[in-house]
Amino acid sequence: MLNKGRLEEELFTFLAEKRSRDLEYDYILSSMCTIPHSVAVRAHCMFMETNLGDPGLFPGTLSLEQLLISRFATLFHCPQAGGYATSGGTESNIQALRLAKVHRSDCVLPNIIVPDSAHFSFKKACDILGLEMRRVPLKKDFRMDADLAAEQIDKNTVALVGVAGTTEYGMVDPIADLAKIACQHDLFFHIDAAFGGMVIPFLENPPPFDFAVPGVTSIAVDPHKMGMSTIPCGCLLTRDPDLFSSLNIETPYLTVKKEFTLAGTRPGAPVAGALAVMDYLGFDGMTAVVSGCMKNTGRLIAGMETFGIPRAATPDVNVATFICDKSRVQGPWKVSWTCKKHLRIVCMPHVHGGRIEAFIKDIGEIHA
Ligand code: 0PR
Repeated sequence: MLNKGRLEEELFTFLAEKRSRDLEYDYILSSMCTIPHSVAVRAHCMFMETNLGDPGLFPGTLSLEQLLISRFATLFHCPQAGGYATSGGTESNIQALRLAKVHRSDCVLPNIIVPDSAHFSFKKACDILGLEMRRVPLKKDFRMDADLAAEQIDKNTVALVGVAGTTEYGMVDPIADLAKIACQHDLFFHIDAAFGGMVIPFLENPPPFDFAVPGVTSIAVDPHKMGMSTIPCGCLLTRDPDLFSSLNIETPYLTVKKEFTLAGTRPGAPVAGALAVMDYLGFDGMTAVVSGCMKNTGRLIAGMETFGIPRAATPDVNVATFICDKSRVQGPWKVSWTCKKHLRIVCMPHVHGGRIEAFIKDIGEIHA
């Protein structure tokens, strides 16, 4: 710590210099986050000092959190579902598996079944919770193989996980088939829709992924990804709102006597931001955003294919992947590469049509 404080202007010059070293979103094609919507920023600023960790002090903010959850519950076809706002997909996935584990306290060596495409947050969750992670191979179309998933289940399996919008290839697992398997074995079935939860409901032909499918127990969805809220904002929902009570611990000196969340102090600002975007855009506005992102994804795939750079997958959501040599991507573009060495581009809302055309043009020039 500095002995003496710093002059404010000098301090902010220092901060501005640091900030200027961050990349601008213009050339970022690898991120699942985006520039927050202006109404999210405005709402975030209004709620800056609110703490959902002591909700009795902030009943207004708490009611916004409840409203956000009820908006998602309705969007996901189960208006009575319960839930809370997390810091993002990682926390939601940890808490979902924690719920699954406490319901099977009889298990000495509990395991979970995840697709090979599962996000690395499941590895963290398994480390923390002492769960064995059984990975199921994908089919050629990059979706989880439901038959192989069924083969891995045994009496110590506490949860089955499906992904709706995979991180690397943007695929939706066969949720309806997996749900049947989960029902047969009376398993907790968690859907990681951290990315896809704010995309799939707005597609022209949405594949089944939510509580409309009998057997789906919980869903993770992140407003700070396609929901264009400020960071950090995730949500975890359960079909049965009472499920969370199994995680309650006593909090003697707070305004509430119990809490089931993982974090203690929790920001209200991004929650207000998330709800603001949802209510500002409504279903029609969100449909327009998603339809733009999907159109750009299609345009990118078509453009790359004219240069003989084929798609690696035909995605369900706005993630495009290509069989492409690393040397073909040059310049300021920030792209990512999957474990299988495919070029990966996420067509987030900031990656608008002009950006896609500029990228295709650059690739074309390198190709020529
Ligand atoms: N589940 C899925 C399907 C995800 O794609 C992610 C993150 C998570 C869970 C975890 O979410 P949190 O990171 O919110 O805890 N997916 C991106 C990834 O890891 C996150 C990301 C965002 C990465 C922006 C880079 C970046 O610039 O690739």
